[in-house]
Amino acid sequence: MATAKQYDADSIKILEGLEAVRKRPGMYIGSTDKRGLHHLAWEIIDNCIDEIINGYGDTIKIRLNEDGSLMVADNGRGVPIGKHASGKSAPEVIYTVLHAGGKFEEGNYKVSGGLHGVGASVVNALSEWMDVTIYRDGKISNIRFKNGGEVASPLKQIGESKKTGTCVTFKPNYEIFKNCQFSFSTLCERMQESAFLINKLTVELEQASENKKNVYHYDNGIISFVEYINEEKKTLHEVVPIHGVKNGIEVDIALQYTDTYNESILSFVNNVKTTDGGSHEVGFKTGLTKVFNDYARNNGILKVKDTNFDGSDVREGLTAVINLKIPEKILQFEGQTKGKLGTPEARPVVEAVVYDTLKFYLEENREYALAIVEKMGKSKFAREAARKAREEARKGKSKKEARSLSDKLTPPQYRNPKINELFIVEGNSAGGTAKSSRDRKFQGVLPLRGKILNTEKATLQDAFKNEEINTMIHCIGAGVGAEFDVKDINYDKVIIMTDADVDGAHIQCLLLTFFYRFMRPLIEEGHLYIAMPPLFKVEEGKSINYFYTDEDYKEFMKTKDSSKCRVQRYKGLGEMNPEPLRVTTMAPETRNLIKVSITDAALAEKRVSILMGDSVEPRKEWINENVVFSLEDDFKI
Ligand code: 28F
Repeated sequence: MATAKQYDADSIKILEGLEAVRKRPGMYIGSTDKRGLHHLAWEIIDNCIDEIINGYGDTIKIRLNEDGSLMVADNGRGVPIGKHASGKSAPEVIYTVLHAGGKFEEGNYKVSGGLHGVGASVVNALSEWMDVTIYRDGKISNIRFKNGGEVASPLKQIGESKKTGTCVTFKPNYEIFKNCQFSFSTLCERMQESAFLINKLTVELEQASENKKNVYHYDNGIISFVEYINEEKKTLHEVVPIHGVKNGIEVDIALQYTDTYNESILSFVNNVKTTDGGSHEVGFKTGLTKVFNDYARNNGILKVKDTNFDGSDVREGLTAVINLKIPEKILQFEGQTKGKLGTPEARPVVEAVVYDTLKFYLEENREYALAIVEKMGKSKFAREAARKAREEARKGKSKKEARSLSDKLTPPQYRNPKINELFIVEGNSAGGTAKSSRDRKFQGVLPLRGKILNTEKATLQDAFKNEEINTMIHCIGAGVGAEFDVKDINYDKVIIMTDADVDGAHIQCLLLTFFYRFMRPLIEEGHLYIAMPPLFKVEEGKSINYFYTDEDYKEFMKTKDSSKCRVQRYKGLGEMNPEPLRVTTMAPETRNLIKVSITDAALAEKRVSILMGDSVEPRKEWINENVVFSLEDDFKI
């Protein structure tokens, strides 16, 4: 007779613990959307990284399987396979008891993917099944779980091997992560970052379905990281390595100036990305500004009567990666996503290390120093000129200019920045149709005549000279560049509405680049959208259907007798009548809007240069891969 399942008290407690995770996954992994799904991967991967950081093993292998399961393996010591005090095997405890297995030996640097090690048992709880194979003590041991942590097959030896390491394969419960799947590029991007940060680490990623395999290993660490970010740009000097240790805090920085106008500063603490900056970035910026102003004054480049370079001058065109190691006991993260470093001691330490190292570097590399400082001088000049231009504009010198700017705009009837929408439309004919389709109470239309300036390489001053750009700045009404203040925008939604053809896509890219470079908070705060005009209109007797993609149209026509259908392929907005344009593209209750969000601002700058490059292919791939098309109102007509 099969023995009754051994459901003693602590087994019940364990299952209840995992049940709690399934009830409120958001409490453990933040959300159950795409980000939450990837947190499952980060949790397992961070255990590998933790093992490698502690000096055991140097390789992580990741395979995305066709069935949606993920395999992660390291060549560390292998999870212990002995008996736990409870009588269960150590692996069973580690993978079924919440917060067990948090293995940070005292004094080591805490490593974790921003969730601060909730433990692999959370991953198990949210998985359809999990398979753990451990290479240790000359044996190969295996334990399997199903339905969120139930033991499917207890720990047993399945072979012998001299290798050591841990291999975890799990299939998330896709009932919890509806319509989500692992993104190979997201896994690659994060593992490439880890390889940059940990010189001895090699990561191999494989996507079974695509037969794709990537390997990342960088002996030169963050120096290679800066070279990677700058690979498409003209640089002013070799990457500068900065290293120092003070008060137990280890500072590693790599920086390089390029001929672009943007700054890309990435910072990490104990290999956790600090997306919201913090005391280390403050120290870095302060030290940098001080050392360049001192150098410029001591070498007669800034005269006594000149004002100082400001932070934006000193950081124009700068790419920098900051990697700090801070002991656990003084480590403080801030902000609800823990993406900001608190630890006050970090600011003066980073500032001093940056100042001392760069002071020496500039004195030892005069030609590079002069090239960098000369660029700062130009930035300062342009900034002061732009400010003067704006002041004049404000002083009303350009009353007629303001009138000429705004006579292109057909504004909404009432001023209401909380609900008003601005449609930026390509071409006057489409502009005309849009004006008659709009809801005049809250929708404004600004027709753009032809291409706008490519702001990939343009300075703020060039941008000001371009009338189309000037008009947009004026209509949105919140300034531009460093002065842009998203709280002052006149519209809740700025909607790019262009034809669904290559020209339209190019205009879209130019506008995306402009907003990314000179009004980035507009995107970050979720005010920038792309309208989706239909490609086809199919009339069948009384019923009218619109289709936004070739696939949907072909799918629909398979079910129809085409002789009874009148099909119209819209070549451009200008061809549409007001009513169809209103219903399909402008009326909030029936349109589809795409919200533009940049998944990773610091690296997006690199992708924008791909966007503005000559070959169209990377551009299309970039848009599909990285501009997150989240359908705002998915009402289908
Ligand atoms: C594919 C995911 O999880 N690797 C891991 C180890 C190694 C040890 C360990 C892990 C519970 C509380 C100690 C081995 N030998 N890859 C992984 N590798 N966990 S997870 O120990 C967990 C115990 O602390 C390990 C000696 N000490 C630690």
